[in-house]
Amino acid sequence: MNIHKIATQPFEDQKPGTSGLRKQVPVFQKRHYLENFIQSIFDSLEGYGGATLVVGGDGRYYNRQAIQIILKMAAANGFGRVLVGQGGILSTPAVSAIIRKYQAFGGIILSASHNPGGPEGDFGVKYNTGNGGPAPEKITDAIYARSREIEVYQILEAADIDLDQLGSSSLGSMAVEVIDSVADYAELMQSLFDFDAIRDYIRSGFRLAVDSMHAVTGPYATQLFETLLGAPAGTVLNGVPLEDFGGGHPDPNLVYAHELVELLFGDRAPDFGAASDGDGDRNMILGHHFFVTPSDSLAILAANATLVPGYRDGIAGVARSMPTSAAADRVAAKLGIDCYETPTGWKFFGNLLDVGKATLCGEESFGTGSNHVREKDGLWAVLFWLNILAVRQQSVEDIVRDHWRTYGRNYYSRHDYEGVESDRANTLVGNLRDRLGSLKGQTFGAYTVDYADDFSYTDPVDGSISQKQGIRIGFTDGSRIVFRLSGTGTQGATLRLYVESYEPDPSKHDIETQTALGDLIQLADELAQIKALTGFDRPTVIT
Ligand code: VG1
Ligand code: CO
Repeated sequence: MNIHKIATQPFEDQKPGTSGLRKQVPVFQKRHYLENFIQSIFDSLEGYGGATLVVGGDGRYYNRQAIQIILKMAAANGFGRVLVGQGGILSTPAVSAIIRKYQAFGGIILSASHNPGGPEGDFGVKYNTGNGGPAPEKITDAIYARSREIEVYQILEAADIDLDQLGSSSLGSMAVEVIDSVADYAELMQSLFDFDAIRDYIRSGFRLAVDSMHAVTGPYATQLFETLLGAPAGTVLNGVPLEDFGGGHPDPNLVYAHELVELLFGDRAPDFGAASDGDGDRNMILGHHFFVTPSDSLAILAANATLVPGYRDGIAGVARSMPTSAAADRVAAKLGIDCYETPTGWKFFGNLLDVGKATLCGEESFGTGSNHVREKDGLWAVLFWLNILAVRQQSVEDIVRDHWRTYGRNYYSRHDYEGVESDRANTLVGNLRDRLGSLKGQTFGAYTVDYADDFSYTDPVDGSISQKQGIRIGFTDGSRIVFRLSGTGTQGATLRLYVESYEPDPSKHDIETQTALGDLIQLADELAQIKALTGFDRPTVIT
């Protein structure tokens, strides 16, 4: 075997964020940049000699080149086998499912998720462990530490693998299997949901549209909804993955998935609409002229879980990220199960899922998932909704309104300020931190501060502590303001403001969200001086 040991020098900026390492494509194309990070991953792991690695990505620009490099490095470093998706395509939840099914050592996912792609867009690398989930902080910290000292990486000199041809080949003594990107995932979905009931419902005239936004879910959605569930051709929109996502921003929210939004809010709108993000782990759920917030979606799936075969025996617990609304907490309380509050990022759910403390998990950022994998899973959430709709035979809107009548409504919104100068963002957060100690008990208009802190999480399974996970200001009426800085952006800083209030009275469930939250939004600006310190007079994205 022709293994080269290549001398290299560390890069200082390879610290993984909320979900892997994300940088602009030209950064990843720098000489040795990707190789350094991959070798740093391998150097941080133990006992993978002869083991299986899963590799795939969301099809964005540089996916194929990166995969060829990773395959040759995996061979040089002693992996026994790599499973790689055909054409280099594997969604994030599919990687998680495949790691688990084949008991692989781990997996590498190439994606910058919802960040735009293309030569000027973003690229990313994420490592998942043997449970199928994102590496915990202990491992990402070790990878970062290694990346700052690395002096050499190993790579096999060999011809490229044909990623489009299914089947086995070898690189040195390592086997490479190009596998169907969809099959294992589709099989898992069929084991969880009542496909017959959903198929019958679609046949009876229920109309749906699924927007894959020219990102990874295209082939998955086409197989699931059109082939297996019999929805008409054309149900899946933008179903061909493109290297630049067709120039779009593959983030399934009301702003970026506007094509689907216009369809669902237009004349002759379908009954149901859904969109997913670049790597297939996020979802947006729409009804006929109706938007379901991700926080409500989690609560509604939890409340209706026993209608779905995979969850018929009930759920053990729910978990949500700290900024996600407390709608799920109310369902958990009624069901008499635990509800966990974790920092932002799916890696914090892994332990809770592994030991069976949580069955369903969710984040306000359009992420929902369960113990079937260890990632959030966009199409899983869509199927879960379809299964509930097929059983209840009510509209999306009726189901949500019914939920609010039972549990009350958690008005919720997130305001993003993207591309803020980092110094200004850090000043804003620093100023808030300095004030935290004195806020409790203070009154602002109708609101009295109940607590104010910088969220710290102690993992109930392994005792690990994660600090400074977002500033929370809670009021005595149950409403909340949260501030945190994004850990997935690649330019400047992104400030996220999360605002929530609770309304038990059904006669007040029809207020427009920004209006319902207007006073709190204004208070957030007063407390944090957002406009003055960022220089922005309004958010860049409101969800
Ligand atoms: C964002 C979301 C977070 C999500 C993360 C990864 O992180 O807020 O909830 O887990 O993206 O999702 P941040 O640090 O930018 O707020 V994905 O679909 O981009 O992998
Ligand atoms: Co994603």
